[in-house]
Amino acid sequence: MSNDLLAFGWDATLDRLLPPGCQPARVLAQHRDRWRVASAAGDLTAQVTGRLRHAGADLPITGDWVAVTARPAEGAATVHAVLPRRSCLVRRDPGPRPRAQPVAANVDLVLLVAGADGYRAVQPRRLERAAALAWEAGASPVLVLTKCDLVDDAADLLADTAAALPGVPGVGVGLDDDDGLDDLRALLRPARTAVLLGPSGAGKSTLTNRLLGADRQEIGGVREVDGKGRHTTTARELFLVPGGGAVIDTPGMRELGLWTGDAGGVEVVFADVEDLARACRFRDCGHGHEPGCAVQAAVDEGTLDPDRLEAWARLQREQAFADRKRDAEARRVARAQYKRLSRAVDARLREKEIDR
Ligand SMILES: Nc1nc2c(ncn2[C@@H]2O[C@H](COP(=O)(O)OP(=O)(O)O)[C@@H](O)[C@H]2O)c(=O)[nH]1
Ligand SMILES: [Mg+2]
Ligand SMILES: [Zn+2]
Repeated sequence: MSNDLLAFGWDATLDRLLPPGCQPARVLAQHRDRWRVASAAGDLTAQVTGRLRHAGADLPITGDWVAVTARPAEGAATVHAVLPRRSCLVRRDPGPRPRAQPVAANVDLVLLVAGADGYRAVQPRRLERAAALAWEAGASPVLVLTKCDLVDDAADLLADTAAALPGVPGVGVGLDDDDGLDDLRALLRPARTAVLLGPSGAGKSTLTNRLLGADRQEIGGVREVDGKGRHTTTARELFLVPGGGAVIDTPGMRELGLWTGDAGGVEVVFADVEDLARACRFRDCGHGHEPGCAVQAAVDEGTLDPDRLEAWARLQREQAFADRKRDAEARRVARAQYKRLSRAVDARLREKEIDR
């Protein structure tokens, strides 16, 4: 097995999942209907088989492990299967139809990238949401406070966020110091994959380049615009970090809507509020004006930030909405499958009638 693939995280468990006659590759980036993959034969441009395309299965996304047959002389490969994902960062598609949008597969860490400048005004609510998505993905969130060189209270900011993001470690980085970078490098070993999540301009590409020790990503980059005049969100690219692990740089995503809810990401992020809620007198307490409400009592005492309470309620409502939409989507897929099946059966019956 190529050392590179081991560095990307290939292991014995994945090896057992590989279909016979195929070799493993990891998806570095997706460009419309082409995928750039890393394989033992080097980086190749891959297409998927027609069968995979029409099976209604998930198509490869950045970070996926795929089973390919390679044609190294042409620099090409064919993807026969997407191996089961160990984790997947998913957000709600910001388009009009509520559905899942997978962002990155097989990620161990989600780096919540936020600039220390202008942090106080906007970040806590976005970070809570991003942390919920990370837990939901089956990955661990890590706060990365960038631009620490621009403020003189970086340590205070990191301490503040520890309260808003229980259980999430924080790392500070600035252009003038490498300590934070070393901490991140340590988190990436051995062979872990981190995806960078944060608004445009937060310093994700700068961080990527510094981890790689090379200018691979454009800084302050003009974002790609597709034919419809919208910013494309497909430019998610995976890079191998020298010394171990991989990072996936992403374009800034304005919206981080919740989609899956099975892992209880919101409950984890708001564990403190959930604990309070369990202490309310009534099981179905609405945490408004009910007597014996422990949540409102904490707000009155000043131990719970009312904005945080509001954020918890908002994310819960959003999660409930996503759960309903997910159910509806599952029913729609089941109905479509049933229709296809019954059409096939009808056709078969008609053929038989003709035979008779
Ligand atoms: N002072 C300072 N500027 C930074 C730092 N990180 C990024 N920047 C600047 O912030 C701007 C946006 O950075 P970029 O990496 O393109 O952000 P991205 O949109 O998240 O990829 C650029 O002008 C960078 O030079 C940092 O740690 N300190
Ligand atoms: Mg960038
Ligand atoms: Zn209550």
